[in-house]
Amino acid sequence: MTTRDDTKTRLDALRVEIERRNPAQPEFHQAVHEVLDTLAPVLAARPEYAEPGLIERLCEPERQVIFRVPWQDDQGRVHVNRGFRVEFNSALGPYKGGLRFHPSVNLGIIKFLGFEQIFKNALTGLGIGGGKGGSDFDPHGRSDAEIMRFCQSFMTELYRHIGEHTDVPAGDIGVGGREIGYLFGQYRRITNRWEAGVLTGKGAGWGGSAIRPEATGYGSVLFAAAMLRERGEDLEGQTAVVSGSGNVAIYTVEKLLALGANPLTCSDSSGYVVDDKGIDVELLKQVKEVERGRISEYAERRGASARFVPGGRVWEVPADVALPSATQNELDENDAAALVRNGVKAVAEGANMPTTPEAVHLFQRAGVAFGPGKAANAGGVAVSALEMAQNHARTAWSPAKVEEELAHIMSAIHTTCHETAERYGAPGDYVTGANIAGFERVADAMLAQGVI
Ligand code: NDP
Ligand code: 2IT
Repeated sequence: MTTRDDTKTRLDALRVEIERRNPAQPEFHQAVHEVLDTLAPVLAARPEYAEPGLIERLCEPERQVIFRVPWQDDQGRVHVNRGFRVEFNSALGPYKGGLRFHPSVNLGIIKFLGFEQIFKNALTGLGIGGGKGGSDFDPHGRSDAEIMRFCQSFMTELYRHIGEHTDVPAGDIGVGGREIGYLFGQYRRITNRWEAGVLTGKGAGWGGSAIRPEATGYGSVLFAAAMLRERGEDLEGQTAVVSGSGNVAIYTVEKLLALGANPLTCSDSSGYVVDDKGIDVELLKQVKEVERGRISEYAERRGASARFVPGGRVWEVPADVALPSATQNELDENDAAALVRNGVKAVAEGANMPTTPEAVHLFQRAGVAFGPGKAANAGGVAVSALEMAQNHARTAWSPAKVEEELAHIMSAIHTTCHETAERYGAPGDYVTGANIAGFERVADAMLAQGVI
C-alpha cells in the first residue's frame, strides 16, 4: 500500500534527479516541478499510476532534435542559428505543438513548452501528443525575404522529422501565418507531397482552419468567463489587463470587447499602452498585424485616451481580470501583489507559464480564480487539431461551426479541471485540476501501450 508520504518522498527524489540530469534548464525544472507538486493525491489514490518508471518516462522526451540553420541576410552575410524539435510524448496522437522563433530559445525553453503541451493537449480531449520546436533566430527587424530564407533553411532539416501522422508543428512566438506559409512551401517542395496536415495555422484557402488565428485568445477569454460564472459573476462590464500585443493578445482583446468587457492594456518588450477608453482592436491589428510595428505607435495614433509607459508592466493598472499573453515568467510575486491589492478577481494565462510559482501561490491564497495556461490557452491547439481533422477529410468547416466547437471544448476543459480538483480535495484549484486531469489521460494511454 502506497501512502501519501511514500509518494511525496519518491516525487521529491525524482525532482532532484531531473535537475541533475537536465542541468541549466530552469524553465524545464519549473514546469516539471509545478506538475509533480500536484500529483501526490492521484498517485496515492490510484496505485497503478505509482508504477515505477511511469512518471520517469513522462518527464523524458521521446526524442530531441537539434540542428544547424544557416541562412544569408539581405547583405549576403551568413548567419548560423540553432533549430530544435522536442518530440515529447506520442501516447495520445502525433506530436503536436508550436514553433517559437525568439533569441531566448534554447533546449530548456523548448522542453518546458513541450512538457506543458503534453497535458494541455490531453485536456482538449482530442488525439494529439505533445511536442515543441523553434530557433534562437530573432525575426525583429528582418525583411520578408530574410524571413523566407530562414524558414526555408529551417524546414530543409525539419522536414525529415515531421509528417501528418508523426509530428505536426504550428505557430508560437515569432511564428504566425507568414512563417507557416514559407515553411509549408518548402516542405511541399522537398517532399513533392500535398500533405496539408503536416502544419497547422495555414492560410484560409490552402488548408487553414477558420478561427485558428483567433482561437487561443478567444479560448482564454472563454475560460476566464467560465471561472467568473462559477463564482456567480459575469465578464460583461469587467475591466481587464492584457499583456503582449501579438497573436494571443490581439484576439484576447477582440473577444473581451465582444463579450462586453473593457480591455485597458497591451504591451511588448519595450513597455505598455493603457487606453482609458478601452483598446481599439482595429487600430491594434493595423499597427501590429499589418504594419508589424511597435505598441508605442498605437498610443501615438490613438489620441488622448491612450498613453505609452516605457519599460512598465501592465500589472500596475487596476482591473477585475488579468490575461497574461506575452511570455513565460512575465508576472511575478510583486505584480501579483499589486493585482490583488487592486481587487483582481480572475487570472487566465493566455501565454505558457507567464506566472511565476510564487505569484500563483499568492493568487490562490488570496482567493483569486487562477486558470493555468495548459487549460486556459488550450483553444489554440484544440483548433489546430480541428484543422488536422478538416485536412484529413479534405473539407473546410464554416467559422460558425469552428467557433461553436471551440466554445464547447473550452467549456469542457473548465468543467474537467473544476471537477477533478474537487475530486482530489482541492476545490477551486484549477492548477491541480488541470495537471491531474491531463496526467490521468496520458498515463492511462501510456500504461495500456506498455513500457516504450
Ligand atoms: P507573438 O509572437 O504573436 O507575440 C508575442 C508578444 O509577446 C509580443 O507582443 C512580444 O513583444 C511579447 N514578448 C515576447 N517575448 C517577450 C519577452 N521576452 N519579454 C516581453 N515581451 C515579450 O506570440 P503569440 O501571441 O503567439 O504567443 C504569446 C504567448 O502565448 C507565448 O507564451 C506562447 O507560447 C503562448 N501561446 C501561443 C499560442 C498560439 O496559438 N500562438 C497558443 C498557446 C499559447 P516583442 O515584439 O517586443 O517581442
Ligand atoms: O502553445 C501552444 O499551444 C501553441 N503554440 C499552439 C500549438 C499548436 O499546435 O497549435
